[in-house]
Amino acid sequence: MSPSTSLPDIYFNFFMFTTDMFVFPMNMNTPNVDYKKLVVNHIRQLQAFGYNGFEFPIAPTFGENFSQDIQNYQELKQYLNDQGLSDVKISTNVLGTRTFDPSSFYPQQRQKALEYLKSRVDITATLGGEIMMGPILIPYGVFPTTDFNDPIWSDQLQEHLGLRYQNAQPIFNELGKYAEGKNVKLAIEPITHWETPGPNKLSQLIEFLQGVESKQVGVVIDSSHETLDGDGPEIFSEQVKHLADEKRLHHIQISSPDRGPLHTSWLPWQDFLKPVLEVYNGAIAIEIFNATPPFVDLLRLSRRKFWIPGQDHPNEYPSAYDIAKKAIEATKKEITKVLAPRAVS
Ligand code: XLS
Ligand code: ZN
Repeated sequence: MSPSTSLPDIYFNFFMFTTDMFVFPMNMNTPNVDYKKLVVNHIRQLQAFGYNGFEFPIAPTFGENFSQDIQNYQELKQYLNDQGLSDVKISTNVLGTRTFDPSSFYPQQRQKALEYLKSRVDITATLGGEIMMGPILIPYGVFPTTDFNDPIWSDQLQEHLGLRYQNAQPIFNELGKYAEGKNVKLAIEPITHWETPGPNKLSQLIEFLQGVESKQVGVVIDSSHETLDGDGPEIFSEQVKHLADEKRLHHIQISSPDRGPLHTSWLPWQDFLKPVLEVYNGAIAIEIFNATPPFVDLLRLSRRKFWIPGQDHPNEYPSAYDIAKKAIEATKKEITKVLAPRAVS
């Protein structure tokens, strides 16, 4: 691929507002409004800021009524279409859970996880999406323990995860083949060790993928996790190139190390963007976490909540929209720094 000179699509992740597209976060102030209407308002406002796609969190389920889940998203998609938003681009964010664990030592549980993940591929396709991303390989935030509940860390953890990656490889190969039939790419996300046991680093995921034949299974690189747990700018450039050569660089997220505002952050923009934009011209998604449940506890968010228009009482501090607007401005500015010299040369 020759490097592009035009701006990529910029997506916004709904984690700013909710982890479930059907319900208000628990600390809502206006419980009687239909959440779908607020979703539409958010999309319209964010489009006005220049966003042209959205990442929808697909809430995990504890039951097994996957066809009901798919139907709910079909209805949501229909509603968006009816509101004149049929062209809106959507990708999905999915989690591996303790219940649906593709890396389990128990074959039956792996099969259940495969069914669950297939249903999430179906949901993605239903929404018209082509990318399903997230920590889907090892259950998110579930840190392994011994039978006596002692935590497992460091070398022991890596040995343990090594076996679990092997368990998951055939499952992902099969999921990849299934996803190919639905025109969905699977982008597994390395996530910082503060949040989840693994994979934390691109190198670990690259090793895992060597045992998965289907190229439909690839990677999303999130700048936040890469900054916290990655191997530094030089190795990063090589890894990005390798993944692009393998046709496995499926998606990119821009998120600051503290998961907060992007326009005032320590993100190493150019070290991150330059190697990426050399080989990648897909969408770039902005991911900012607001102090809503469950992230407020999970990520220990000490900062103030960005109040959500249409949901929270306005206050003197920045709103979710203020932060989203500044985020796309900062991101476009930094992308332009990489692309502009190309346009003239
Ligand atoms: C974060 C991921 C997201 C969360 C868990 O960067 O995109 O999946 O970590 O919901
Ligand atoms: Zn992310």
